[in-house]
Amino acid sequence: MRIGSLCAPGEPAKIRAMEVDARELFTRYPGNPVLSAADLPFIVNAVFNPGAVEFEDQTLLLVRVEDRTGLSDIMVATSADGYDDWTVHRDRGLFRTGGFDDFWGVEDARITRLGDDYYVVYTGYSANGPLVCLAVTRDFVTFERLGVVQPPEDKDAALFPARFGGAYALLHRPAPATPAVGAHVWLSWSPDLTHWGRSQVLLPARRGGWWDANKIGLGPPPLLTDQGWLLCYHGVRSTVSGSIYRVGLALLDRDDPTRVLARGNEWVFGPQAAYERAGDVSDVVFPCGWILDDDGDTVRMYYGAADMSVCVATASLAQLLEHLAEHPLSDGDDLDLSSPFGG
Ligand code: BMA
Repeated sequence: MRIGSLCAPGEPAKIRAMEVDARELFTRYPGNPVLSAADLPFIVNAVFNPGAVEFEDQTLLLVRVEDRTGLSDIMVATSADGYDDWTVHRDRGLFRTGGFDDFWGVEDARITRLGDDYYVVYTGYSANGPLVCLAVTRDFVTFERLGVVQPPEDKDAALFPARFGGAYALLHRPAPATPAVGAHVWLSWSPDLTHWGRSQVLLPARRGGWWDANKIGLGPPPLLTDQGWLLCYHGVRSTVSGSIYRVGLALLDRDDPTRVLARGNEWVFGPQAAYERAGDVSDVVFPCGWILDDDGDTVRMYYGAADMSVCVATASLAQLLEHLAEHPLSDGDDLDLSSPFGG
């Protein structure tokens, strides 16, 4: 249900024009989908699941482009305002090599800036299952591939845009061979981006009837706020007619990201628009990037819709944090993996 527009005077016209659903904190851009297969000057099946960053005064996405073999590459797409007039650069990105780590393609890039380097963490669809790969670039023209950083089955990974005591921190989502234990968001550490360890479950999937029961995964890289690291993750609800991918929020301590400070109980964004409800994989919203605007409050979330198209929705950072303030987790109140109630 759409209930009209709720906008403060002075908000940019594009945002003001958006329709607002009072039950969700994110507002869809009315020009959605901003990129779909028909917009590309070559034939593909779908373009979706975008990583996002501001680069050289443009919004730059790394979009997953699935061709009509069913396999995917990752390509650069740019727009001056982040909403319209996208150019897809067919010759820039990360392309499958046919090597062991990307035998069946490359998918779902997340971009993290550390100094002048932009690290791209993406899924390599290897012949032994999905795994986590890392590449680095300074110009989004030349990419240096740093190899596999987590073995299969693992995906939905991103680096923190900061180091902690010199260590790099990676969020990722291994899928255990024992599905009954659940697929959670894990945190692993590295001194050099090559050797990874001190792995732990950071954010467990809940259990039972929750929207984020059994399987969750990181969305965009963590966003630093004055209250800590804001996390956006997807929860997968299995139903008799398929899965529903929705989005929720959590907050981590700024200095010690192993401490979960808050986690929302409700999803804050889910499939509602026709382009999210129907597609190759129906009922999917799948964000891989977000950008905080210069106003310090507007968050532009870039997401894939139904494994078909690229969309954008905006939120107020203050409202996202306000929402999380209603869902604090104190130390020791962490979600108990052994509990049938799942927290
Ligand atoms: C996940 C990932 C995403 C995809 C989603 C829905 O497991 O593979 O690339 O968008 O499923 O199909």
